Amino acid sequence: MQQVANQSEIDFHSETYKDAYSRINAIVIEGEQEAHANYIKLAELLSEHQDELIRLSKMESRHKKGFEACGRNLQVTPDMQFAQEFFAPLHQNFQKAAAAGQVVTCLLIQSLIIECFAIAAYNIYIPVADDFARKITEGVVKEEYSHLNFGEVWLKEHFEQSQDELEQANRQNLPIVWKMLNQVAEDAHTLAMEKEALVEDFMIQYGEALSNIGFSTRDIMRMSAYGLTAA
Ligand code: PL3
Ligand code: FE2
Ligand code: FE2
Repeated sequence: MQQVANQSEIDFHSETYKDAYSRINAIVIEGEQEAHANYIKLAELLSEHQDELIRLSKMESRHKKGFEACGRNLQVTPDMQFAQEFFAPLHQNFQKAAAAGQVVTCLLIQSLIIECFAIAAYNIYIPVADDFARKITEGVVKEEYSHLNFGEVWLKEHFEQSQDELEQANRQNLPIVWKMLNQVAEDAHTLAMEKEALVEDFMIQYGEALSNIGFSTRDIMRMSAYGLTAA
């Protein structure tokens, strides 16, 4: 999808840009921080994959450090309070599922939904980022594909016994993602990232993931747009 602005037309040092960046940057930092904690939790729940999941959790802390540097580079202070509230509903659902030992739900929330959201956002951001942030984000997004892949492979191997829980977790959590997207749309626009492009990229990533796991095209259509029109 076409984006409106091109990188040379963006004033990264304007107050308007920096104000929006203080929230978007915080969201990304908080998202990477929570992803770090979520993979540690998943390592406890899936002890046979402990080493790999701990390795993923360490990548997430490196991502967090990278995005903190992006904020510092633009002399922006991230609004972490805003970001914590932004993630709270998804975070609570992950915590509840983890406490109940619902590993399928935890994987859907972290490795599918959050990673697809991150991949979509980072891919849309790269062409309109400042040079410093672009290099960091390019490095990060490559690794996010491997996190998405972990969830896909595990869920594909356990597809039959996971299908009902996946459907239910999708119904519970996808509407939250559309709300999050609406909350961030205006600030994203200030950074030259359009909501339509984010939705489109998310749907492509998430639909591909569901397909790799074993869902039919019909299921994917129904599941990936769930709650979109109500958002
Ligand atoms: C998991 O590895 C990372 C979780 C991060 C989630 C990020 C969601 C981002 C939504 C906001 C869109 C703006 C992106 C801009 C990038 C600096
Ligand atoms: Fe990450
Ligand atoms: Fe990740």
